[in-house]
Amino acid sequence: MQLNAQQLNTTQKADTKWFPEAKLGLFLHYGLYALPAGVWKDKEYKGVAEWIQLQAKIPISEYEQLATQFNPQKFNANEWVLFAKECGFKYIVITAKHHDGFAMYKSEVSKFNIVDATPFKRDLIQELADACKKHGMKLGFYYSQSRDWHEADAEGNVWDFKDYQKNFQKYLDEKCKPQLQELLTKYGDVALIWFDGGRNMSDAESTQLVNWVHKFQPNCLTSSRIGNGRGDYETLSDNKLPTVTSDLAYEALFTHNFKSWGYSTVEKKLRTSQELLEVLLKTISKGANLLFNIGPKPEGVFQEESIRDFRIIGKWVNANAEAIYGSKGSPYQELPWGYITSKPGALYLHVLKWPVDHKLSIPLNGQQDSKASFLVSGKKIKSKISDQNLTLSLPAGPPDTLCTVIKISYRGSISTVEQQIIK
Ligand code: FHN
Repeated sequence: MQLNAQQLNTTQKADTKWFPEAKLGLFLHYGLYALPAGVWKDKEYKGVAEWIQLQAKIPISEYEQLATQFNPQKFNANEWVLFAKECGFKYIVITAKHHDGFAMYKSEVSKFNIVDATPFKRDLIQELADACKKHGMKLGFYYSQSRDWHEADAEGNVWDFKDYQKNFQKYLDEKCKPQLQELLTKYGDVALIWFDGGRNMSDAESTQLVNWVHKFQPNCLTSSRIGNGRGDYETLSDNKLPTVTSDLAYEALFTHNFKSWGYSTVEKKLRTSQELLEVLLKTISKGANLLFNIGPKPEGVFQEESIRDFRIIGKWVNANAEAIYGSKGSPYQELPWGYITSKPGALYLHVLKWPVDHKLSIPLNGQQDSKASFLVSGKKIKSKISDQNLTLSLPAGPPDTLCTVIKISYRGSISTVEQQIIK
């Protein structure tokens, strides 16, 4: 069905207000690729384990056999959602259909789905949507809208369909849009569609899909990876930190290991909890959201290390929630001791390196009534204004060895010397 020219060009923007309030999301890359987990016929494939079908050029007939082994009996949607809440995540984004074309929900469009093609026979997305509704967690769906290695008319599978003349609009009309309609009409409110792969799409195709999403759920956000500068919010490149401070709705996304989004037995090196915290601070101090990824194991549980490390982060996030949720970026440039987030009339100093002289200064010239305290304890911190700087006298050691947050409350607005380097 072709939308008319008027419809194509009238992409109304969804309301992004909840997005910066939510700040932290849990990305889940889950699918058949969790079974091989980066290994195919005893050969290890480095990098993104969810790409195993392309890396090993696995014919569809062979890859489909994975579905007969996929049976995540340990999957428990409530456990997943409660874990996400405990770790401070406010939205979950799960792969509803990745590049392999396999639907993690009961799709009437394609039998290549978790209910019709596996011994599991349960609608995992339905169970997750029910648990998210029960526990007040926003839920979004990752959808690979152009790459689909199971379909001749989609991008990417050149090993099964060598000389085939693709008809991409046919794929959009017969699989992509009908599946998006299923996801947007069967599972309640959808916070966002995390499109992934708009690089080779025309502006008309990107606009067509954004309008299609908003036709069913006007406030469902669409990610910028729909292509052509469309979408309701910006997603950065994989594992890339934001470089500019912005108030716009945008997010950075990071894996727990360094390379793979899907569960991998090859990419074993994981970011430590300290490294994860630094990623979080470097991201939110630029005003961006952070989407942290876990690739669940084939039996339907998270790796123990992910549970351990994200619980450490979550404990700190929950203790310092005021400095995180709904915050904006820092008005200053790079800092030697840590990062800053802000709210009207408040700065939150996330101190990673405790100053050896127990003094910490920030430019806060001409502000009245500025006062400093430790965010968690509320304990006041001795401070004085001189040479247009606020200088804090700190105790010998940090109250929180992971990262101590100091709240500076002030009246008025921070002067235009915002770009100055802080001593
Ligand atoms: O090809 C995908 C990849 O498998 C993964 O889903 C990431 C997540 O951002 N997106 C694409 C690569 O950028």
